[in-house]
Amino acid sequence: MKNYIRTLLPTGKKLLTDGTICLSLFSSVAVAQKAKTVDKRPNIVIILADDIGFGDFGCYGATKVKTPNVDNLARKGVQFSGACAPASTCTPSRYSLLTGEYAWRKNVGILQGDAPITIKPGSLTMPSMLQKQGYVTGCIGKWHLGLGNGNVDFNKEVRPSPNDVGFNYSFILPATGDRVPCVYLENSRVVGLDPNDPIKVSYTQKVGNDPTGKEHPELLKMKYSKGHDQTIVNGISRIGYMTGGNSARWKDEDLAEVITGKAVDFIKEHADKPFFLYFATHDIHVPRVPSARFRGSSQCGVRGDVIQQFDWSVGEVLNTLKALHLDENTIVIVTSDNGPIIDDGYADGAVENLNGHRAAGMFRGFKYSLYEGGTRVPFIISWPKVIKPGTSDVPFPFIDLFASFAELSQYKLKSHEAIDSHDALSILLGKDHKPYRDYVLIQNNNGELAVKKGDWKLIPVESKTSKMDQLYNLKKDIGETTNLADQEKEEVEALRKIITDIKSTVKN
Ligand code: NG6
Ligand code: CA
Repeated sequence: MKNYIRTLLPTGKKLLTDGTICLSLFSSVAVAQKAKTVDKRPNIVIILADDIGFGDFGCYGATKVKTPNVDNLARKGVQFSGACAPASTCTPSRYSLLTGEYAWRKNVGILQGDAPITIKPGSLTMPSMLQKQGYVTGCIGKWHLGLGNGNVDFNKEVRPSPNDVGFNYSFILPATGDRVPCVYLENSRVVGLDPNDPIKVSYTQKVGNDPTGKEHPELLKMKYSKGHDQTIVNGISRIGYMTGGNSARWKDEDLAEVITGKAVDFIKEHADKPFFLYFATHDIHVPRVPSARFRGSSQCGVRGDVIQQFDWSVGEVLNTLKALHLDENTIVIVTSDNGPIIDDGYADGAVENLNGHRAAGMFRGFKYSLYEGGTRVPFIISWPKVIKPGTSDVPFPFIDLFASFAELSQYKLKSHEAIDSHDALSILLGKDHKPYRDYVLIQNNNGELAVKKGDWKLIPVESKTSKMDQLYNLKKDIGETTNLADQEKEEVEALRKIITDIKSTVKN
């Protein structure tokens, strides 16, 4: 892997070996603050893509799509080859990122657009911790962690919302682009709602008279391939039924521009304070509907076009930081919530136009899978003032960002807070290159687990997606082609015990 990544990087990029100054710099900043001097805490921006795979950026080997902004960030920061999402679908992955807790502990899986909130208001989250440490926090883009307490009424203030779990500001898509309601919420209220045209949402039965994709396929500008045959919004049929809220409905073509604009505004408005921005793009989730500017822009169809649109969003954020002279002291992370998928329910030509593009790189499997392709994601971190350019092949599950930011901002986590997150700050800063975890756990949407330890990975038979134990030596066989479970029985049992032990810690 290391060699693979190295050969992809521009020559001259060196591994960072000593980041000692970075940590002491932060401590001296804290002292300086007490002396009421200028606040030098770094801003933190996480740009979380949706469904972008390990092989989807130029700096990770893609040639059919151009991602100059992401590639440039990688040149200036640390590019990881061993990073993974905690889960191979969105909701559990994001739940783990923001809470520092494995989502399978709470049976958190993909949610519908009217599902209640999964994060308990009042519990410590990454943003609420950073708030305590003096950060202004913003959540922009895809939420998909539930809203309200059940029977949510989108015509009223929708609480609890991101604003109740640590964010000072939020501008969100409630769930996914392919789920109703297709409206934005800003600080817990639907944007542009006409009270005379109230919104109604259901995932069980049709509401109102809006046509569905199933009944009226002739009205569709994009056909569905699986599911996605319910209410038609903007010529695209979705998961779930909605009626009303016509003035508030988004246009898929404008989505990237709208939310990127909000991210830029948030940075501008808070330029004088330390801020934390969680910018969760809709790109490149389905439905993939790029703006006119990006339609047809890549060499691998619409999926490539929206990757290039994502890259533009990254560029807008970076340009804004630069224009405000915030670029040196802002940590920017670019990563993805889970692995890639080519056909995710719409017949958008992504499969036909792939043109040899390998979305999951050399990994086996895709989104939803416990194979590496399901969770192995690109991960780039930059902080020009402190981090020297480099690469890292340390296994790094991004559930560990929580404890790492706690360390960075000098918040002492209590034993019940962010219980599954480990401090990896020195890895993130490129200071250390030794594995810091005993093992790494990943899950699929059903809460089934696989475990990686040293060179080995076990997908146990207990996970229903596997009919047998599957043991791979990731060092020798990164593509998970040769199952060694029969030859290495002791290894299998040792890894199985890790899963059994951690599962036994679940409190009901
Ligand atoms: C699935 C949807 C898929 C996508 C996914 C959530 C069907 C057939 N598939 O149920 O299109 O919306 O949920 O994706 O409906 S995620 O990235 O948010 O986890
Ligand atoms: Ca996703």
